[in-house]
Amino acid sequence: MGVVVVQLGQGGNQQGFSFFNAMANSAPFGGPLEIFFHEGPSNTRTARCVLIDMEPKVVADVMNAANASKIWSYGRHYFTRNSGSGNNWAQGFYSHGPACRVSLLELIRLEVEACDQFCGFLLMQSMAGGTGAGLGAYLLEALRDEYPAACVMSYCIWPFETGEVVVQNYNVLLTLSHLHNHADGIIAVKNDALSSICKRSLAIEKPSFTDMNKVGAQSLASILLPAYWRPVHTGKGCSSATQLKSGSSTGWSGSGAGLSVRQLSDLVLNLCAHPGYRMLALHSTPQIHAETLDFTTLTWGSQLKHLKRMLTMRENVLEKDSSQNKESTSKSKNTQGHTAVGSRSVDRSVANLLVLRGWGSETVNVDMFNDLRMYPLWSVDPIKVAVHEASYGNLAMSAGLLSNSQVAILPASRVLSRAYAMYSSRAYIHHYAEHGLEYSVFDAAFASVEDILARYLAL
Ligand SMILES: Nc1nc2c(ncn2[C@@H]2O[C@H](COP(=O)(O)OP(=O)(O)OP(=O)(O)O)[C@@H](O)[C@H]2O)c(=O)[nH]1
Ligand SMILES: [Mg+2]
Repeated sequence: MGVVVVQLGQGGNQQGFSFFNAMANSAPFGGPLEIFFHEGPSNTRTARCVLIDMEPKVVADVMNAANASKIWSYGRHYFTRNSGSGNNWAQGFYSHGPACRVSLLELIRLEVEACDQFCGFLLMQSMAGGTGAGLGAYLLEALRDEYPAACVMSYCIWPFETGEVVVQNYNVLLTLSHLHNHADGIIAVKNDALSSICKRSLAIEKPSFTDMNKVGAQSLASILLPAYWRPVHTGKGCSSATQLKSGSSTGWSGSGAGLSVRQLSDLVLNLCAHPGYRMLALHSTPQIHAETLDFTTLTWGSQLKHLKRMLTMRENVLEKDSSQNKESTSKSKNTQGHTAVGSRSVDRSVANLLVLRGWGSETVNVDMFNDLRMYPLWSVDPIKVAVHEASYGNLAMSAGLLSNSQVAILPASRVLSRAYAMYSSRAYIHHYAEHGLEYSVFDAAFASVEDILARYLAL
């Protein structure tokens, strides 16, 4: 079995490196890691990965760093050119994409054919640059053509809101609309959130990308390391729990043996079954400084409470944001709509996967997730639970939560209104037009992101 990871651009390659590093270092889950690594002689591991960037440095750096780890390395399937895409989505999509298509698909084919059983693609990319975002969106469509039955997930990095690049909202808008149309699931991870975890929980004053990528990698590994479906025990106190529970049928996808949640298609089936809802948010706990770990008592109760808060807390952010967000443009309807959602008592999600690792994970009570207010009425199995008795790293107990929820509404609405503000004066559009991007593509992207927002708002 194998998932082929495609690392694109600086952010995608650096985050991908941290991910493989986290996976390779995740003893005692070491045995069944063949899904992400080719197992070589004397326990050597080679990542099932194609590395792509339009400049050579980052790819060379991560390949060297992997070799230096001595426990895993990248293989020979990488592709670089000598100039990047200059944060221009259109250059990545319209210029580099067609020019590199044949070579990229060939490298990917070699990786796919090296899998005994091919389980899909995991793309790693940032949303705000030119290569990961633009070329990544192009490649996603090419993969859809070439591998129509394959599952494609994207792990994508949402840029800092403060704006590192003036055109980042255009790039995010275009990326989001393409990913939502062509990927099976989009795990969007916000740089602001990663940075805040590093500062607040890990006491890193000025987090580097390396620090942030470690947090992202640990969260992703908390979901993708082996785990086994567990029935959800519903709480007696919740009268409507029976309607919500995954229970004995779908929640337990193995007759006693407990099939492993290892295929990306499992994630898609359980979290993104409805094509109108593809946005996934990733949380994991505990995020804790190694030195304080010895003095901290971890309990399942506190960790689950924390995750539930992460899942439902958007209203607070919204209230704060709605007072600060004065940028409403002609599309201010969206922002107002979100504020209205914020006034509801809890945020909502279509589906969630909770992965628990460590002592007691098989029996821990997850009743607190059986709360009707957290899900739309039509959601059939809104919470699935998977477990593994082995602890993750030095954490006696840990949990990851991947949820298809309204979390994306607020950042996406800000991107939309900021992009509209620039687009209404046609700012910087000529950079995109130079590479063949027409106004109609922008218009379609605005319409598509508005649709996504409207659907999530209606939950
Ligand atoms: N979390 C995280 N974000 C990153 C990293 N590197 C870049 N970014 C973010 O990615 C965005 C810029 O995209 P890049 O990935 O650098 O761009 P690229 O895909 O290489 O495209 P070009 O450089 O334009 O060819 C910004 O939002 C950065 O904050 C990283 O290692 N980790
Ligand atoms: Mg770059």
